[in-house]
Amino acid sequence: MTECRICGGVVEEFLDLGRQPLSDAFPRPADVDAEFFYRLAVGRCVACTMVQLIEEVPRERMFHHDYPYYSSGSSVMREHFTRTALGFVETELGAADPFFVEIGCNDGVLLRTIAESGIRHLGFEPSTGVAEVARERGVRVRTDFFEESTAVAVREAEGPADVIFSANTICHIPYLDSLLRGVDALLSPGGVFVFEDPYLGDIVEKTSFDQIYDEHFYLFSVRSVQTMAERFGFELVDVERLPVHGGEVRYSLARAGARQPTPSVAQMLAQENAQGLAEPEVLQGFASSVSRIRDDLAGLLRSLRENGKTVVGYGATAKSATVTNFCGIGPDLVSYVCDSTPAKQHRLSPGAHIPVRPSEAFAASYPDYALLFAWNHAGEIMAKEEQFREAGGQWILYVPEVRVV
Ligand code: DWN
Ligand code: SAH
Ligand code: ZN
Repeated sequence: MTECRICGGVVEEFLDLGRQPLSDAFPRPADVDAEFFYRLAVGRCVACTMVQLIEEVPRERMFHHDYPYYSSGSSVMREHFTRTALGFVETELGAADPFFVEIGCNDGVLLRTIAESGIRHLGFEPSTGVAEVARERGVRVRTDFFEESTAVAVREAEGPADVIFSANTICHIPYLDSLLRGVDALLSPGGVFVFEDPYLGDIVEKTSFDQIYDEHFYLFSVRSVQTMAERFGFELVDVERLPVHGGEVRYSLARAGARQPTPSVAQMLAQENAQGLAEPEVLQGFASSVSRIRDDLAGLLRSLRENGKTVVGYGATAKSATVTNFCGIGPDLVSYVCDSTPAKQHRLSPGAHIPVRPSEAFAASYPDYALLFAWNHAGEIMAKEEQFREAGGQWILYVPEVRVV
């Protein structure tokens, strides 16, 4: 029996995605024998409804000097975080000498704007390679995991934070008890803790099962986040849906009673109840849709191969590790994957061992079909690669269903 990492309740498994590698570990051909695998399965706590992984991968295996995801690689995400930072400067950072803390600042995609605004700030970023890039951009970084002890150390040395922000990181942290005690220690009495992560409602609605991988330990809903917040003395005071990364929610937590909740919290809770989100039947239905997508996608790729068509992947995403390893997609079905990240190029994709080539390889020899693993950046990528379609190429998408466009 698995115990909930938040409340100790029973976690009921509803989907098994099998033996999986680390999603962001791209081995050299010589290193494939040393790959780490774990069982990727996901369940829901019967007590607090939190959806979470059954097995936890030790954090040092995932987040280290060679962590290869650089947040600034997408222009849409750069704009999103610039806008977000400027929003905080206008609304929350007006007092004298404000202090802004980010958990998981990566290459400084958001904090660079805070730094340029002359605001006292600190980013927590344990992956030292991406942290160095943030520093080059004028960002102050502490290369530690955020948890109770490191948060207390910052509070003692630098005083309370007015804003603690985090994007695509809180769902990566199994030890949310320690994290929330750390937020409690560091946040000023009237401050706000804001985080945005992939939304369970979007994942179920779109069957975006590739949002499930080692780093995404939790799939949050408004209900599960509200329950968790209350458990640690906080109150969920605002929620906002975001279009980025295939659908996210931005949650704002304040100390209980410190701020008036906006109507959007009750609205989204009512919507989740109406759709039965996190009800066992709905999650079972999601699991069935995942099997259908696997069969459809593997079937399409096999028939293209039989018909002599060429297929390459676009975007060596962490998400794609789940897709390739769960659906049995190797270099026999997808010849190689193009990606703009130097740290991933000339390596192999995790587990499936599809070669990763630079983006330039794409236009150098267009395939008949491109499987868009970075489907969350479809607008940006399809615009950039317009000539592919003009040359007769077609994109394959698998969210919310397998289709060719
Ligand atoms: O939560 C997480 C999100 C924020 O980022 C992390 N756990 C890991 C990572 O997940 P991902 O790898 O699935 O994220 P993306 O943003 O979907 O990755 C896009 C990939 O595609 C990157 O490797 C960069 C590449 N890319 C490209 O080659 N050309 C991206 C764009 C926009 C492009 O034009
Ligand atoms: N905020 C960025 C990065 C997301 S990737 C964005 O939205 O694009 C997740 C990042 O969280 C990684 O850079 C990883 O090193 C970092 N991380 C993981 N656990 C962490 C923790 N406990 N404290 C701070 N950062 C953490
Ligand atoms: Zn629970």
